[in-house]
Parts: sequence; C-alpha cells; structure tokens
Amino acid sequence: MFINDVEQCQWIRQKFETPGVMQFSSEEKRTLLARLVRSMRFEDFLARKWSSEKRFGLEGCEVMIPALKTIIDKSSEMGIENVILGMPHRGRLNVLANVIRKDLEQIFCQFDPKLEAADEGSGDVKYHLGMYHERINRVTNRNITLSLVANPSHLEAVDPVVQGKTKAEQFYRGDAQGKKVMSILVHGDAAFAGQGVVYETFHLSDLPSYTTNGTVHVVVNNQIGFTTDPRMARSSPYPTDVARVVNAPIFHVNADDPEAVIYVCSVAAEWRNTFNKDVVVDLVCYRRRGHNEMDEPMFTQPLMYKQIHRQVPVLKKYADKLIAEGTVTLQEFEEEIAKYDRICEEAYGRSKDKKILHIKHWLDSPWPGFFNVDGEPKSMTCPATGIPEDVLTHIGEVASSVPLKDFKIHTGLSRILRGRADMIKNRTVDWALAEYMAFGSLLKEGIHVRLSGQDVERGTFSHRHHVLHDQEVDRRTCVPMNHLWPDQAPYTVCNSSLSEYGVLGFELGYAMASPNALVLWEAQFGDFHNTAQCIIDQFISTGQAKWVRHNGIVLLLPHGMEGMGPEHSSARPERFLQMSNDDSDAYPVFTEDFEVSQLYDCNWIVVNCSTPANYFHVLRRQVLLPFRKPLIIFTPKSLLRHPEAKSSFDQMVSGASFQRVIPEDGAAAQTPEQVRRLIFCTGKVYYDLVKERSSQGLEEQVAITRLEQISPFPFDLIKQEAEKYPGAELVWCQEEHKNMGYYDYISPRFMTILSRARPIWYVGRDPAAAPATGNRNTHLVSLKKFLDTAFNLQAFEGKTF
Ligand SMILES: Cc1ncc(C[n+]2csc(CCOP(=O)(O)OP(=O)(O)O)c2C)c(N)n1
Ligand SMILES: [Mg+2]
Repeated sequence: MFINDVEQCQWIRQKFETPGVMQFSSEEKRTLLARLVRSMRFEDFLARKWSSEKRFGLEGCEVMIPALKTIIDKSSEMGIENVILGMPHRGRLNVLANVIRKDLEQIFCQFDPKLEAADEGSGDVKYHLGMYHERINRVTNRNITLSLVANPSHLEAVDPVVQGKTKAEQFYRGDAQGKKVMSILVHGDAAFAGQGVVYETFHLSDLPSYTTNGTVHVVVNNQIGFTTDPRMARSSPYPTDVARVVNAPIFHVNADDPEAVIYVCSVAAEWRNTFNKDVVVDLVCYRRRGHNEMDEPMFTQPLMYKQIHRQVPVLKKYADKLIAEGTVTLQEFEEEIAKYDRICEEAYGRSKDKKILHIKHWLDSPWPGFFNVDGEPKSMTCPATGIPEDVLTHIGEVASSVPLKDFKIHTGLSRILRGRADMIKNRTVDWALAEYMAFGSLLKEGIHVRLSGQDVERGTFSHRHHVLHDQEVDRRTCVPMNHLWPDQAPYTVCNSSLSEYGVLGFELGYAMASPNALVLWEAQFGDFHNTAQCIIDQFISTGQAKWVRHNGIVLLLPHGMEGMGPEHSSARPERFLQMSNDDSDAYPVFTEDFEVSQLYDCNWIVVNCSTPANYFHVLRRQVLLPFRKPLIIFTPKSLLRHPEAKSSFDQMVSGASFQRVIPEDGAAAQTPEQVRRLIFCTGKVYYDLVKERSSQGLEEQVAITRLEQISPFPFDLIKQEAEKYPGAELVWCQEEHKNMGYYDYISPRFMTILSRARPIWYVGRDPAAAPATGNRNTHLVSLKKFLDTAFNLQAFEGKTF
C-alpha cells in the first residue's frame, strides 16, 4: 500500500508507534471478553442444536464480532448514525445475532424445516437474508441504525449494492461528507483477492457521484494466517494476496490477539471518519472446521488441520489471560457464559412456537409510508402520465437554453439547442427532448432523478447534453435540468467509471434506499450489460422473489441492428424475456385492473418504445405506479435522429398515456376486413416496414401494429388487434436473428391468446451464432430479404403450422 500524503502517513505512524497506545481499561477488557463469549457460544449453540445444518460458522475468527462492534462504537462516537453492512456467508448469522441484534428466535426458527412461508415470493436460505434495525448503541448511548443488505451466494456481488445504498442514504440526508452514514464491507480473503467487482467497487470511491466517503473493509483472512510453514500455506486452493487488490491502507492483525484487533479496528474507524477514505482490516485467522460444517478439511489439508486441532480457542486464551492478570475471576467468566447460554435456550424455546416465516421481517430497506400496513400497494391503479402543455413548453425551453450568464457553449451545441427550440415551437419532441420532459416533470413533482453510466452526461450518441461545458473557463459546467423550478427535486447525471458490474450494482443499491426516485443506469451499448450479468440475474430479476424488496431501477440498453458488427448491436432482449415470469400458456382473466395487476405480478417490465412520447410515458409511469418493478428499456440509436421518430405534444399532454401496443392507424385500419396481412413488430424495424410498405403501395392490404411493452405481454390488446383483422395472416417481424430477439417469447403467447386457431408466422433474420454480421453488405442484403418476405403475400401460402 502506498500513501503519498505526509499528514496521513504521520497519522498512522503516531497511532501505531506511540509507546503504550494499546492500553485498555478493565472495563474495556471485560466488554471485549463478553463479546467474545457471545460470538463463540452462539456458534456452539447452533452446533449443538443443529449439528447437521450448514451455518458457515465463524470458529477461528470469533474475534470478528467484537471487531465489527468496535468499528460501530467508534464510528457512533464520531457522529455516525447509520451503518450499512455487506458480508458473505462466513459468520453472517452470528453478525445478525450479535452485531445487528436480530431477535434470536427469528434466527433459530429459520432452522425449522416445517416452517411455512407467509409472504409472496420464493424466499432464500437463512445466511443470505438482510436485516434492518434501529437501536441504542450501548457504548455511546446514541441512536444507531444498522442494516445488513441481502445478498446472493455470488461472493462480493453485494459490495457495490451496499455502496449505492449508502450513497443514496447520504444523499437523502444531505450528508455530502459521509459524516452520518457509512458502510462496512466484510470479505473472505479468497473472494476479496479473486473477484474483480471488489476492485470495481474500490475504484468508485474516487468518483464524486459514487464515493461513500470511505468504507471500512474487514477481510476474514483464514488462509495465510495460521502457519508460517510455506508448504501448508500452499495447500490452500485459492491464491490470496489481499494487499494487491486495493489502494488503501491495510492493517494486518492477528485474530488470536483480541486486544490488538480491537485497537486496529478502532484506528480503522477513526481513519475513515477523519480522512473519509477506504481502509482495510485484514483479520489474519484460521478456520477451525471445514468450509461448511459438513466438510472434512482433513481430506485435502491434513497437516494444516492437525495443527488447527491443537489450537486453543481464542476465547479460552483471552479468558485465561484476563483471569491471570486479575481483570475477571473464573467465576465471573463462567457466569457470563451461563448467562448467554440461557438467553439462547430461552429464545430457542420461543422459536419452537413459530409456525410461519415472514420474509418481510428480513427487509434491509424499509420504505415507510409507501405501502399500506399489510405491505400491499395502496391502490391498483396508475395515475395519468400526461402533463399540462405549459409544463412541456417550459421544460423544452430550458432544454434549449443556457441558464447561466456569460457561459459560452460549443457552436455545434448551439445548433443542437436551436434545433430543440424549433421543435418546441412546433410542439414536437425527439428522443432527447422526450427524456428531458420525463425527467423534468418528475423533478417538478419532487422525485429525485439519477442517471448514471458511461458518458451519459453527453450521451453516447451525442444527443443528450445534460451537462454544458464552458468553452472558455476550464471545468465550468452547467446542468440546465437543475434550473427548471426553484423548489424542484435535484437531478444527478453522472459519468461512471468504465464498469458495468460495479456500477449497475451501485445503482441498484441506490434505488433500494427510497421508492421516491427514478434511478437509471444506461449501458454504453446494450451488449455490455452482460458484464453485469450477476447483478441482473441475482438481484434485478429475482430480488423481489427472494427478499420481498421491490426495486424500480431502470436499465437503458441501446439496441438495434444497424450494420455495426456483432457487438454494438444487440442488448440481448431474448435473455430478459426468458427470465420474465409471466405464464406463456395461461389464458388470462381480463379484469378491469388487468394492466396494472399484470405489472404487479411480474418480476420486471421489458419495453421497446418506437416513439419518443411512449418513452416519456413509460419513464413517468415507472414512478407513478403504486409499487416498484425493475424496468428494462431497449433504447434506440439511429432513431434518435430519425425524422419520422418524433412525437407531438398531443401525445404527451394530460389525458395521454403509455401505449402498451400501438395499433395500425392508417388506411388498413379503416377497412380491416380487407386486410390480408397483419404484421406485429417492436422497435426500430417498424420504420423499415412502413417505408417498404409504402414503396410497394400495400397500405390497404398490410397492417402494422407495434408491441411496445413486450413483457408482461399485453394479451388483451393483442387479442383485440388480431380479432380486428379476421381475414389477415398474422406475422411477427423482427430484425434480430430467429434464435434471438422476441420470437421465442411472443410465439407461445400468441398461440395462447389465439387459442391456437391462427398461426403467427416468423419473418426476420435466420438463426445465427453471433447477434449481427460484421459485414455491412451482408447486413443490408439480409434486411432486404426479410422485408421482401414481410410483404410477399404469398410467402406462407400452403404452409401448415
Ligand atoms: C462468485 C462465486 N464463485 C464461487 C463461489 C463458491 N464459493 C463459495 S465459498 C467459496 C470460498 C470462499 O473463500 P473465502 O472468500 O476465503 O471465504 P471463506 O469461506 O474462507 O470465509 C467459494 C469458492 C461463490 N459463492 N461465489
Ligand atoms: Mg478464506
């Protein structure tokens, strides 16, 4: 570790080199002993009661409990009121019980296999669940809120999520310096060294809109510590070098020396709360048992484990020391043990009465007032998303202006702003303006909007320009969106580091903190989301089912086949659709609130808007809905500047709303019984189809209907459209290859809604391995080929389905 700040180096030197700094009072020693008793006896208790259950015990690193408690005590003393924790499996139950202070019976009853789940969702194993608790810190006598964020098995994936939640809590409290809210991340040594997301998370701490103003990291390093014999150290399966991962001070400390651990943790907390920078405490320890309690470590590490079995537990060593020096008596020590064992036994007795498990009791981020007392949405309706015309005009005017005086913008940008002003005069919007109006109108209503991702301030396609840069004054910038109304909510737009996994996790955590915000992550191109696949699979798609926490994060994924090669083309819609939980084979009951209740039941919403107005409405709907669901939007590239892809104010004013399906409204819709073919499509290919239809003069024979909300599938509207054209052949047309895109998702749903009486023919590119060709000519030839098929009214003649 390298620190190039003299003051900081001196600070560390003074903390460790001053003679006698590690003196503890008897009171402090007794507290430390009591905390070690709890840590050790908790594991012993679980081992006694459930000897064949996995619990990923802390044995060998029992000192982690007093270590975390010291960090919290010291931070509370220095003004911290809210601590957000993330940690893996090892010792998690112990942390819940003895650091966060979850009721013991709530933990114990989780071991009961007969317990019935009472909430919606599929739940999760006990060592993944989160927790939120407000309590008095006994050492400082101040209030403190502790939360542990729920996480999947995927080690370290929760790190950026914790940081995002921490940042949001700081933001909402106006705690820009991190003086009130902080995070603690606990890591296993192998995962810490091996998982790249650790590095991505550390890297965020240097960026203004992402920094949590320092985090205390604790590494449970159970691989290198026990032995100095290099042969034994090598028998560990994962190479570990904690120091190589980060650029932050790392304090290595022997976990068998509890007083040293406590001292180091106190210094680490002081460091964080003095310099507001990251710090790592490396608890060098050993693991007394196997990876989990069912493992036999002697199979693979015989010599090391022979030594480990000879090791005296830290509690006994420390108790012996305190007894020998006269700080406690043997009797006091034994009473302390008996007292905690009694607490466990009593809780165990109570836990047996519990028949029902409420996952809701394990929420890491409560949203007070958002749901009703039973945790249900307050209504099953969505308020109208259209807004008054004067609001549209006002936002449009700000979007076309430079709100600061003497601020010189680039001439190219002046042209863009003039173009915007012209559109506003003509009561029209393009994509960028529609987005502006969605964000601006939400800000007016007090909703915080945060847009994060690579180059989002300007926009990858240079269409957004949410941050203006003075051409003459270095680093002078202006965000017009923050100059809309004096009492508006703040707008944050921030260029992220070049990370997807870390940044998407961060924004997901940010969105977790409050339902009253629109938090968006934009991929540079939709393709790159797969680098963050773990966040998508483990948190976004499944989070509500596992942990009952809603999340309204929005993913903006630029998508479209434009001859740009196999990358920069596909956001992989097929993957999101495959993970959607709406049933393809169930014929729905069309209740009055079908549209909203379908959204309530789904795990996420997948849309591909073909007009700026629809993009505007879906962004607003996201916040106006009485619940939160992740929203995946495939966003355009060439359509950003397509002359036809514009919307009129008429489609956005009060009374207008999001259209899940945009039906054909041209000539074909006037005489539907004469229509020979009804093409369903989604996204940009619509504009190719309309152009081709017009060039072939088929406006009366072929209708084109757009699916804008793909999932949950608008069964009701698709049924209406299909029935409107009784004599038409039904075709699904997509520009993606057949094994990609939407076809596999929509096809069984069409069959269900058509009661298998009419086929839905496929028109699009052939199946392929890569999402797009690297050859421009091949791209154009395949486009022409499928457009020809789309309008060849004989193409399916005589074919059976
Ligand atoms: C991303 C990921 N890869 C693999 C695993 C499987 N796995 C579970 S625990 C573990 C070892 C973890 O070692 P370490 O981080 O040192 O923690 P320890 O169990 O020693 O406390 C592995 C590889 C996982 N959970 N997550
Ligand atoms: Mg380890």
